[in-house]
Amino acid sequence: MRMFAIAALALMASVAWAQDRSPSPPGAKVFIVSPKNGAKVTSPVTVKFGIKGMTLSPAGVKADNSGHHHLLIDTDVPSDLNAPLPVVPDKIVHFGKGQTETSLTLPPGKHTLQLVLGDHNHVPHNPPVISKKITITVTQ
Ligand SMILES: [Cu+2]
Repeated sequence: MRMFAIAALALMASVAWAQDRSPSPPGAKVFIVSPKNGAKVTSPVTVKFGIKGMTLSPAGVKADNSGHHHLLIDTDVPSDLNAPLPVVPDKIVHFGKGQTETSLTLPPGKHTLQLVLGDHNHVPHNPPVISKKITITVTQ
């Protein structure tokens, strides 16, 4: 059973690598609704995600012009957009149920936030749908 699970994972990974990236329609956008760029906030911080020109669907569910949000915290967009976005605790967070907001506990200081839409396999679309990176200051 365990070997089967490992083999299945390996197969899924190779399928994800081999496939073409999901197309995104012209004008598709994701953006951080709140907080605003430059905002001073207190932790925990409620972050609201916006999407335009595409729809949200859970991870694992293949649908045209659709995907789920990934929030990048104090990190840059990975350079390889052909690979699934990794899970990096407190840095790259997947919202694979199609969530549109989250609550973040952040230490005081400046932090950057950015959204990347990923398809059913967590792979960015082509062209990639990436928000502007915003900077916020947590005051306490
Ligand atoms: Cu994902």
